[in-house]
Amino acid sequence: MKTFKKDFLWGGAIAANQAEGAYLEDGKGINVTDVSRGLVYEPDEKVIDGKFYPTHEAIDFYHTYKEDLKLMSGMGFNCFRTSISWARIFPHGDENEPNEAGLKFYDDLFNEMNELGMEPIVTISHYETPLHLYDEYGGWENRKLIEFFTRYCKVIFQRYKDQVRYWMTFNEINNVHTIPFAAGAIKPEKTDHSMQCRFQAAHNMFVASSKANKLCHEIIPEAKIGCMLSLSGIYPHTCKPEDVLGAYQLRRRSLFFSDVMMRGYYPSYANRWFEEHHVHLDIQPGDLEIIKEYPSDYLGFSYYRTTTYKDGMPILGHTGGLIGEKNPYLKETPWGWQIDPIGFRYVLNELYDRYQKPLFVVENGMGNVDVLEGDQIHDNYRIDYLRSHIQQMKEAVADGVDLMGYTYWGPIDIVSAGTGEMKKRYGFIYVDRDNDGKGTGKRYKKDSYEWYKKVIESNGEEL
Ligand code: BGP
Repeated sequence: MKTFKKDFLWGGAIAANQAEGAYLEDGKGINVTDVSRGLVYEPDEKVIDGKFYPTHEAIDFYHTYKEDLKLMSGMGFNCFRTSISWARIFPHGDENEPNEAGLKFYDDLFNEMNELGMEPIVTISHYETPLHLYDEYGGWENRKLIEFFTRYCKVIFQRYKDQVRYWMTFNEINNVHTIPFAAGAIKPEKTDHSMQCRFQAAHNMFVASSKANKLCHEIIPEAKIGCMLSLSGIYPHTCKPEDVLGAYQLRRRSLFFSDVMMRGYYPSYANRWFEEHHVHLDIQPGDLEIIKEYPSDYLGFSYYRTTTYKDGMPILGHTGGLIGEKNPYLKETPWGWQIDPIGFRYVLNELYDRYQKPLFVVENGMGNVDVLEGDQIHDNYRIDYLRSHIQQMKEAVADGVDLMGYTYWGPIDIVSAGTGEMKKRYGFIYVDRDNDGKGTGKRYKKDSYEWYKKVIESNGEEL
């Protein structure tokens, strides 16, 4: 049967650092995204000198969330994904006591969601490591962060146990390899050569995630807590065996993270990487046991595009976005992201076959240069992208994939992570705000707003 289950979770996803703004309000501390543009570290002197910084104000969701959530519920969302900004709860990350004003904000936010019939889907850290943990401890390479993260998790699980049933630990944890500063709070000067720091940071995050899984099930027995990876697809550029093998190995660089977190142990193929890259992990007694005993309940992931691997491209060690040669059979977005709905079906099958545990598409969407014409935005390109991807998602469900839900990335225009700009817009809702923070901040429904509303009303039938 090509239909989504009746309790399928339909909604949208944002991240605190890309939407809330109010980056110093109510006692919030600075996190690594507050001093990075496009997820790349920009030292304080460059950022704090009054230079406008999109994420410092973003779309002011911190103050407009009631209006914005009302617009989301107008499309029939039964869930909504966002992150808790860690530095609102522990401004420096290593305090013993949390910041009550930060806790209160998310109390109000989750209450508003629940009152509107939207399940909160909460990312515990969406690239939002408190900067102090980077400055003072060197980020996730230091296992002290396991203790600080666990303390943070315990506080939010206890505080929101009656409001939140769906959690995930680290956004796109596999990006510790490609954007190590944002994803692992790893010092830029350390990532040019060393794989040691990336795999050590990954190990500490695996242990932290497993401890969070344990705590979550103890404090909120009915909750589901997942891991989350960036898993757009990778193809061989040609049938040349070196391209095929390379694509397989590059895919493994990402699947390594879900292998550990979903299966509960280090895969044997990692041993060769560790030998070849002189990686000697600091694994403490109990680490491997907790990883094994408390794996993730589901695999959340982002899918946007596919790219291709061509013989000679690096597998490990390169920093930067998903590399790859253009696929001559695919069109692309204005940012060169190749549009591949069949690839979406392929990846859904690939991941379900690998783990045989529930999947959750927590990011999928199209960034584009939307134009406000009067009070209208005609974004048929976005409707076409979504229609084709939801069609293929339905095919994957018919293939037997156990899919929990779909939260479209960026249901309202927010600051793009990779570009640090407003210009790359994803929303069904347009926000009149430009890269320099100018504009009325007014919200406008795009053509895709009513279209997605019908999709949800028909549980994915009316496309
Ligand atoms: C993912 C991030 C999101 C979001 C998305 C779109 O990697 O988890 O934060 O930003 O990418 O990317 P961008 O905003 O760069 O278009």
